[in-house]
Amino acid sequence: VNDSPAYDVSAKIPAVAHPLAEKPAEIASNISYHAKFSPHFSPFKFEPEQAYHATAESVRDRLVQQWNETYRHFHKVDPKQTYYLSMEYLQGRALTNAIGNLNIQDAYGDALKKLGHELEDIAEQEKDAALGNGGLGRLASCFLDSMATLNLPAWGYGLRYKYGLFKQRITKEGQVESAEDWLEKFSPWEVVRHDIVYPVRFFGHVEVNPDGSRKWVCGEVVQALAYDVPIPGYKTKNTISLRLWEAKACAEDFNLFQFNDGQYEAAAQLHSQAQQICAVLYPGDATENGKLLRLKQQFFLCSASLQDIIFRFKERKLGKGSWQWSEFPSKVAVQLNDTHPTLSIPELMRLLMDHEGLGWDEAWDVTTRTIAYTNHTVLPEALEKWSLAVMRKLLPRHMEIIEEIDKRFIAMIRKTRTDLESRLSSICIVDDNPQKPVVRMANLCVVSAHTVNGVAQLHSDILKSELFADYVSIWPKKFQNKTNGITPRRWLRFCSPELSSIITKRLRSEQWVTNLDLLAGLRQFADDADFQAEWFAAKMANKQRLAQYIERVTGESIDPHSLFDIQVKRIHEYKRQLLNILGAIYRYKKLKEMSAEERKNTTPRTIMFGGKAFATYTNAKRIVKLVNDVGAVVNNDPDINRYLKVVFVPNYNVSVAEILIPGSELSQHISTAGMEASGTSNMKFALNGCLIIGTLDGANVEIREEIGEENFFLFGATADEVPRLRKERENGLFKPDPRFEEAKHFIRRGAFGSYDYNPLLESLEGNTGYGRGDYFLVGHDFPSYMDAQARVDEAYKDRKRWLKMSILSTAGSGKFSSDRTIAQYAKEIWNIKGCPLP
Ligand code: HBZ
Repeated sequence: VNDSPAYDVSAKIPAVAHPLAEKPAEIASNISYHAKFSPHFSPFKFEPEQAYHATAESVRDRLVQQWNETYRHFHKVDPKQTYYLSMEYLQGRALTNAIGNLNIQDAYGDALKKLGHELEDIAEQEKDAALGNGGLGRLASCFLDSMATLNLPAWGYGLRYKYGLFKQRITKEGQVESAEDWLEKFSPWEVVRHDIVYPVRFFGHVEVNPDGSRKWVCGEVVQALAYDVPIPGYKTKNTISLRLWEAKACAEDFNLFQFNDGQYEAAAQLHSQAQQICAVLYPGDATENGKLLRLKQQFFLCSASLQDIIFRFKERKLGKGSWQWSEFPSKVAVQLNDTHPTLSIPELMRLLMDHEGLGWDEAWDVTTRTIAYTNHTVLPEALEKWSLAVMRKLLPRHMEIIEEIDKRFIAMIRKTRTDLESRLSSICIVDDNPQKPVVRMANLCVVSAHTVNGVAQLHSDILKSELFADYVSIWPKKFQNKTNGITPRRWLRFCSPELSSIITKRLRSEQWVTNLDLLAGLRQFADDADFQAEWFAAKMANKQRLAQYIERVTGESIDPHSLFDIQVKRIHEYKRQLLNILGAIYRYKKLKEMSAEERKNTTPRTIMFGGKAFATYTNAKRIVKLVNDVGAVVNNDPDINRYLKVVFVPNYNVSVAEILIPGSELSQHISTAGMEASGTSNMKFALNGCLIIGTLDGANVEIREEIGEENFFLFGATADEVPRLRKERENGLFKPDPRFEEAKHFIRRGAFGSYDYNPLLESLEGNTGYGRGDYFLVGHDFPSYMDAQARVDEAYKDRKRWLKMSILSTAGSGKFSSDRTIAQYAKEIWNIKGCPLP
């Protein structure tokens, strides 16, 4: 029992404790009300955990009001609305964001002080909603923030995974995964809608009705239950929804007869099958069962969302006289976030034909005018392909529809484009290779969507000239570019209040938060000594906060005066964390060879890594282990650890990013050119005045254009050189730089322990094949990478120059606001307009 006088459990709740109260004292009463009457905790405690939940519920109540009003307004105006379908959302924490967007920081801060707590401390109690894996999921969340802020009629749909992505721990063995129970103590940010439930069907077979139409007679039915998360816009009343589906079985599915007979597992079988669907994001798919479960998840999202979209379309038509299905695309836009929700295409066709009675042509016209597709990768192994056998088993009616789409596409090509006859086997949808027939989901998307877009200019160009070149010749207008963006609210305004406030002071307005191009106004102060001093102080405060965090989670103490150099992203060979750590190893070796005097002339660095390796991706896990092993040696070397530290930050997620990015000075975006579709953390770092060392890949190209080539540390092969370099390697023409050989040799010699790193090193050697011939060109790019790093060291020695570059990075980041990206989607793909609450 906490009997602090600040929180009095027996105090009467005054009448003024209204959810929309503005005075701190009234807000404090409101928070106390939630603490006292919350069904989740006992009323006698008011420690940070209870204070967080009570505050969150109080903020949520405010949101509910404007959320309901937004829904009612959209319903009344009935504008065309966008539905964003994504298997992932990386929302991060909601409390600071909601309070910031509602512009009530000060009142809530004061209210909490009255109750004996600090807002920042209690905000840290919140667990990240980590329903995503990487850039694709975080992009979806930035997009929702911009949709709400731009007052767009738009919603997100996703799945409510119980455990989301795994939690990462680092041990001597390397990365260890465990379930991330973000819902363990309930989330105050979701509202269950017990009245919004749709059946989702699986398995079964197809029957022909007497009139020739087709009926899917299914084997298994699971209920999709809606959970809504409010998405507030920044300084607008508009609050939109992220609707997450949970899979449920009904009471009828519980076999009481079997249970009473002692067959407990059998009795609950349908319930446990339903629970599997939303248990985790990306369950292992090495087994047949795993593949089936992933496909079930995808279909579950598509079917529930489309039933809901159609329901809302009809609901809004109700009482408005007669209407036609051909109007559907003028009211609904569906955006597929990568191919994971591709089954929306045959599902919409099925619902329109088998449930609504439309003919093929009419259903096809509606479907293709509704759906658009975003591609996020050109990596062949990441392009989804589903086995025909699994598809036929789980979704027999959808497989029929897909085959019909394919048949009609092939017939169209044969009729109109005889020149493409020889290309048909690669551009058709079903790859009927007798050994392993599969459905190519990207092909299905390109054939069916009205618009296909890449996520950075270079990526969109590669899609058009390589992956989708044949389709471009068929539908030249279908392809667009939409360079990614990030929300300036979470990624500068809220995560770095220090930097934000000096920006606002110089620009004499906070307009930049919703019009990021205004940051260009900082260019004129880049050389200003006073501004540089303020900039330095703000960055230093962020570095100190980061250093404290590192010490708390890793035990490593790092020097805030050293250069903070960060690479955080999913661990993948194409992202080349291996290049970074080999560079660090080479730096360590050179430092060892120097005299104590020589070392004093070097630039001290702290190199930080973070990111999760997919549980079955062995080489990625080896890279995590290597980084940690290098850190263990370097950080404990008393001759060197003043000049170099290597730190692996465990369990990288949105909240960790919010500490790392503001404190960064150099960040690494060093993928093999042509392989990173865009990258979005590069934008977050640049926005926070962090300089980039990077290749000409993804959005790096555009960032460099915006901030100026003199403010970007460029190295490495370009995308158009990569195929030739790979060929040369295969032909034994590659001569490695001695520095590269030295770094590898140092690992082989056992400098970082006895773990067998040979498989990893061999992936950088040999001459042929994926994984054996340095497919990612680490060896080729190593010397120019090290040269670029030497330029970084020199630049950092000149503080004035560095600060100028840092200011110019922020000043040049205006283009990378997700407000710009979403405004372009709205105008050029969705054809929707803002619908602000009056
Ligand atoms: O999408 C990322 C791209 O790698 C990155 O370059 C881009 O900036 C970002 C947003 O457009 N892609 C992913 O994050 N992709 C995945 O996480 C993924 C997940 C499951 C898959 C394949 C890819 O089966």
